[in-house]
Amino acid sequence: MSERTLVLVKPDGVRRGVVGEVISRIERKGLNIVALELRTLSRETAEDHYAEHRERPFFGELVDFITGGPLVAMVVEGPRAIEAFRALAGATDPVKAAPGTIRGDHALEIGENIVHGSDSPESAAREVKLFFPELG
Ligand code: IDP
Repeated sequence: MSERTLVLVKPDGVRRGVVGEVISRIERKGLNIVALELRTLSRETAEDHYAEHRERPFFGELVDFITGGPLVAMVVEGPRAIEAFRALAGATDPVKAAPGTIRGDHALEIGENIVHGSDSPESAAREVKLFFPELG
């Protein structure tokens, strides 16, 4: 049973030049990239994407950051793709993320943690639709 997840290489990852490495890790794992686009998010899309964090104190900062430069959005597919990509990404706090994971190897601050991956089938469906409505 295959599933889909939305992966973002956030603006810090694009600036730091790790897009190729993130793609390479996804491919090495055996997951398939079925859509990919470089784009700069509008505040509206960013606020929709992070709607669950609207009441958090860091929400404004998060929206400023995610709209602050181009990002790479991808739909990644494979068996248990949601869990598989989150394992590649590592813990949200990059200091706690295990070395060998994307965040563990490339980041130090929670607000600039390089990648996003959907955290459940429900959020994956919502996020894929938000970024790639044509995929249905
Ligand atoms: P996740 O990206 O690992 O799923 P979430 O808890 O859903 O983590 O948080 C979404 C994003 O919000 C994180 O990736 C991180 O960039 C940002 N974030 C989470 N907690 C904080 C915080 O305490 N300060 C600043 N940014 C945060």
